[in-house]
Amino acid sequence: PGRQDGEVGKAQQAAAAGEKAGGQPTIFSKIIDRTIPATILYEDDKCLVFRDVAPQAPVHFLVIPKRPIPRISHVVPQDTELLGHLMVVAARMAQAEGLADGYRLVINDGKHGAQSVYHLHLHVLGGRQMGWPPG
Ligand code: D5M
Repeated sequence: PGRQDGEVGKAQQAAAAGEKAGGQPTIFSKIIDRTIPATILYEDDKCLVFRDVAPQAPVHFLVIPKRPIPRISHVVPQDTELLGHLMVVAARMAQAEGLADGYRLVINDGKHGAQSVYHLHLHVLGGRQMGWPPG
């Protein structure tokens, strides 16, 4: 039930700081276990898809593994199948969301990538013309 934006921001910062300190659960773990609410679009045994709380495009959702991999730069060869699954789900969900004219998939990594939540996530953005290069 209803957190205020400021509280979400603080929790997100705490989660990111926690990960840097040694792998504490992030706010996305709380979405997976339903401790905090989200608009969930799809779920299976390996992943969860939900709308981004601060959408940067008319359609903006996130695809996350249920296993809390902190960031793309931490993946190992054993993650290959899971990462492929996330991309296949992203493409299927983009189609289900009506993004027939295309869309953008984004993974932010670390400080220079402007990652804020240290639980790996694919952004799917669409419903408008994207620019290049990104900011
Ligand atoms: O992006 C992290 C993204 O996660 C950012 O676009 C906001 C989104 N976010 C943060 N908290 C929530 C909740 N509670 N629900 C839904 N979406 C959320 P990054 O790539 O790490 O910068």
